[in-house]
Amino acid sequence: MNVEKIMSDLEKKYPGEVEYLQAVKEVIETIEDVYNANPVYEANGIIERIIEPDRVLTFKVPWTDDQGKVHVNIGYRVQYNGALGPYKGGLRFHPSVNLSILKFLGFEQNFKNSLTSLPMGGGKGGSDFNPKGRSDREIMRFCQNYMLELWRFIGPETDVPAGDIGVGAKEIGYMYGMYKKLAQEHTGVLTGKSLKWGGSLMRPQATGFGVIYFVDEMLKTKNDSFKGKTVCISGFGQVAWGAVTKVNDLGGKVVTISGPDGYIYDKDGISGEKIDYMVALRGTNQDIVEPYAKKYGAEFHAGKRPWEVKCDIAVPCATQNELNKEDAENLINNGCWLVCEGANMPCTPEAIEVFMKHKILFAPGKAANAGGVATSGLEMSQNALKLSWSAEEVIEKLETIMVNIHAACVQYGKDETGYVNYVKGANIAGFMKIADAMVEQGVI
Ligand code: NDP
Ligand code: 2IT
Repeated sequence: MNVEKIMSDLEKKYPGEVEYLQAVKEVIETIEDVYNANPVYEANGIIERIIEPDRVLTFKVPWTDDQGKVHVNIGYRVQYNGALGPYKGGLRFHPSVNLSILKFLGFEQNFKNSLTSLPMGGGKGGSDFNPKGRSDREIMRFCQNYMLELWRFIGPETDVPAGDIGVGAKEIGYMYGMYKKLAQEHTGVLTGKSLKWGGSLMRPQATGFGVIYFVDEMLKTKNDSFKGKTVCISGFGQVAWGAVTKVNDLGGKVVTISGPDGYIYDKDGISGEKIDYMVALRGTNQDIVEPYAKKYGAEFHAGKRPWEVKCDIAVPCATQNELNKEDAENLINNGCWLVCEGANMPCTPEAIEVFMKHKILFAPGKAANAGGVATSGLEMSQNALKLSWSAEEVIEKLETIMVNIHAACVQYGKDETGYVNYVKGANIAGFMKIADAMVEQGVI
């Protein structure tokens, strides 16, 4: 495999798709040796086939606001790779959404889903619709019109969307309602559903909990634990909430959360009712964290990110490329020795280079945040079986999956000095399963 040639061809083909190109480069650089050691991959054109999505759907989503004004957004679904099972991955509603972002997320999702060991292919979708400041009725109308297009292309055995940024249980409910009306059937076509009509217990917590179980496994490799550790977290959404909760459960102290307006530094720790307030703030649909500072007498740093705060462990949980080289250097200079991605690709390639150079423990999102989609997979199983597992059963399965993903990263990522390159380990473990399936299923 010639990484430089693949990348320069791809840059010419998709100029400006920076996030997609960034994600592809990170993966193919780390699987090069495994690829070259298995000539069957080259013979079957695996690289050329795996970097292209199976199918990209785009469609217009017109909707009417509360004042009667008509808006038009773009809807997407990227059905990326179906070698391991039905396409599976979230929907993101955010004004920044474009094809590059959804291709990067779909590409990552392939390897993440493979790592879970559940039968799921990879996909991603969403829209540039901005839910911020919109009323419930406006969000409902948008979700319904989005599904009016998408419903023909999805199904419990075909493609199973879920939530992501801007899409939680409320939006999934509105989309499910429209799907049900059009398809005239109740199926597990979406995950992240309400517990009252087919959702899985623990799915809301699963991504954040899974991230922290993964960090706990990383700590164990150093015979350490969360007890007494100071943790910086970014974001205050679905993933951040679960992560903050679980760090507290395991005896650590979370001192930061953040929103697009800046970050909170709470030296006393974000725990108990403060976590409930963080969730309530999120529910206001305003996306600002500043009120937390006023309510609890904490510091608010407008327009800044939390990576300047002294901590042992950093867990970025907001969005892609939110932690750059300078942030990485700040973290290390302040004594941070473990960084775990809760979001998808929150660290820039330059930041990751800094972590690797200093040999600190660093885990990529595709391994660490796989607990969300894994629990979506468990929701699919429960829907297919037409029964519900208890919270304990789901958590037990989730913990086992996270422990196994960590073990796979160690197996494929440990070098001769004993240092674990989790990026390499996750990419190789995730890639090989898909590549082998593609070889066995022929060139299609
Ligand atoms: P939420 O919408 O609940 O929270 C996302 C947070 O990040 C919000 O505070 C949001 O504010 C902020 N944010 C989003 N985009 C940007 C941006 N471009 N610049 C600055 N801040 C931004 O989403 P989730 O918690 O679900 O998702 C967070 C991350 O975790 C994402 O990377 C997602 O892909 C990933 N993830 C989510 C999973 C899930 O199950 N939900 C599973 C695995 C990964 P604002 O909207 O105002 O920008
Ligand atoms: O990035 C992700 O893994 C998700 N947004 C969750 C996807 C899912 O299908 O649950």
